[in-house]
Amino acid sequence: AALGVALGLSFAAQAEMMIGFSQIGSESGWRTSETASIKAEAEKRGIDLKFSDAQQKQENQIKAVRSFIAQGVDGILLAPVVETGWDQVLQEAKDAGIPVVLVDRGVAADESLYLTKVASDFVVEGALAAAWLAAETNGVCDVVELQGTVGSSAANDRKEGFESVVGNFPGINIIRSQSGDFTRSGGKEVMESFLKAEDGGKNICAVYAHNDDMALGAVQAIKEAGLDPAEDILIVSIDAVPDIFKAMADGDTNATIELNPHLGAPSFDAIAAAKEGKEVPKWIKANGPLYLPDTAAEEYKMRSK
Ligand code: GYE
Repeated sequence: AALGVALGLSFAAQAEMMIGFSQIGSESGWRTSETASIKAEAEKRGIDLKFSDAQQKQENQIKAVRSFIAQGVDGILLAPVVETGWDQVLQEAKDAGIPVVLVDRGVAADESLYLTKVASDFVVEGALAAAWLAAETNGVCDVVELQGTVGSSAANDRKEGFESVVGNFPGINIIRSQSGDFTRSGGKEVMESFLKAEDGGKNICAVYAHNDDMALGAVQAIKEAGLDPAEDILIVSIDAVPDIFKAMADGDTNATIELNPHLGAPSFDAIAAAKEGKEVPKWIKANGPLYLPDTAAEEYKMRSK
């Protein structure tokens, strides 16, 4: 009964909440799903969600957070495009008594400046991708890396995690590494330049892409270069968007690591808990498993509904 009352209180409290959400943009299929999911979760809970799209610019996010503070919101969801440069605006939110939840990416700021982070451990994701690749190639492979947005925690940590594992295999080398901005077109363009630089692709054993969209761009580039993706060049990526399951089922990529886009519920729960004076952990982890082609057709059917 006590639990019911607590949940009832928290539900009523949430129905009256006004929450600001500063989103990065719409660079990837994953992010589009996240935006839709968070908006739907707010609507389900009767939360008045103020949504702001930053078009990949930190300055737009800082402006949005300041405008949320001026509107006197009950809480702020911030998906930080890059890691650094947040201290001042987070301090302003804190001074106004407004809890900030970091969604899907992290910041390089003191953790007292925000309520919690709802995100995956990207170092672990990168390590998992590398572990799969090491097993698949018996520890011998020349890899090209498609990095995410420069300065983002997702790119920094996915790189670090991957390197931490391949560093143990003298036969695995990252021969090229460049940012494709987490976009499909960026992935394609950078992969084209890698293929050109590496004898049409003959010297490339595998692609490690920091997200599925860039992997899908790389698939196109590899096909246009006359090679067979997933066969001539292995491809491992992160996100598990519906389109990558289609690609895996079609034999075009080899593995993806899931990142759940439904981060609204834990974020709103954290703000509600904070309002009720409850303790909230500083990092609510959202890590998912690695998927292979064997289940891809079935996963695609389920996820593309
Ligand atoms: O993997 C990628 C994106 O921040 C974890 O951002 C997120 C990443 C995600 O656009 O697709």
